[in-house]
Amino acid sequence: MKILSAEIVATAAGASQFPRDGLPEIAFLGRSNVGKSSLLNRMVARKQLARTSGTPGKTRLVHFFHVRRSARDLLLVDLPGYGYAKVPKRERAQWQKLIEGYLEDRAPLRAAVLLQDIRREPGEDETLFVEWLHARQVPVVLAVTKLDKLKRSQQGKRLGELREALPVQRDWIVPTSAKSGEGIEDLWKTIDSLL
Ligand SMILES: Nc1nc2c(ncn2[C@@H]2O[C@H](COP(=O)(O)OP(=O)(O)OP(=O)(O)O)[C@@H](O)[C@H]2O)c(=O)[nH]1
Ligand SMILES: [Mg+2]
Repeated sequence: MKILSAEIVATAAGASQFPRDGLPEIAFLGRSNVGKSSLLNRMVARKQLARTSGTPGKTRLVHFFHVRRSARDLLLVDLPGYGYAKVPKRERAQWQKLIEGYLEDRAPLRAAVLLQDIRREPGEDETLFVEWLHARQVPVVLAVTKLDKLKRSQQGKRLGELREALPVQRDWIVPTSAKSGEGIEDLWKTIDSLL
């Protein structure tokens, strides 16, 4: 499978701004700073298509990227990160509404990719999101991020713990690194199996 091009087609603050072209969508979801935008960029081999930053809470709107490929075209959707404490409460509630509003009622959505930093324990947020998505019949892929931050020997242990902790189908748990590119092919394969 080859990526031919990737471009942003919509930036949305609410449902009225979501695209209507009917292409299948894969949404990227996870706490702030977990690496959603970085992973997305790596998947389409573009450095700064989705804006990344060391400052958590950078992605505040829903960004839709149209990816043209040798396989079927699709939209990758970069959702705002949740759980960043320094964002004012009112704004956080607004994001929550935006994220859930998208996930709850989006016909073209084929799967959600939930991201989890390999160095962190999954929190209540992650467990709740998985359960919430399953209740709505949305398949959940778990992309474990920042693999390069741990030594090989530690990676296996942490992956085992994450498998135990989160109710995600085993072969839909994909270890990745946006930095090294590890796991990107596997993630595409998993996504393609759900389109
Ligand atoms: N070492 C390493 N750093 C990473 C990786 N992925 C992301 N980062 C870094 O983590 C930070 C956050 O990355 P982003 O991609 O902006 O995270 P995000 O989830 O989009 O964050 P928000 O938009 O704030 O929700 C940046 O400093 C990235 O360079 C990775 O695989 N390895
Ligand atoms: Mg981001």
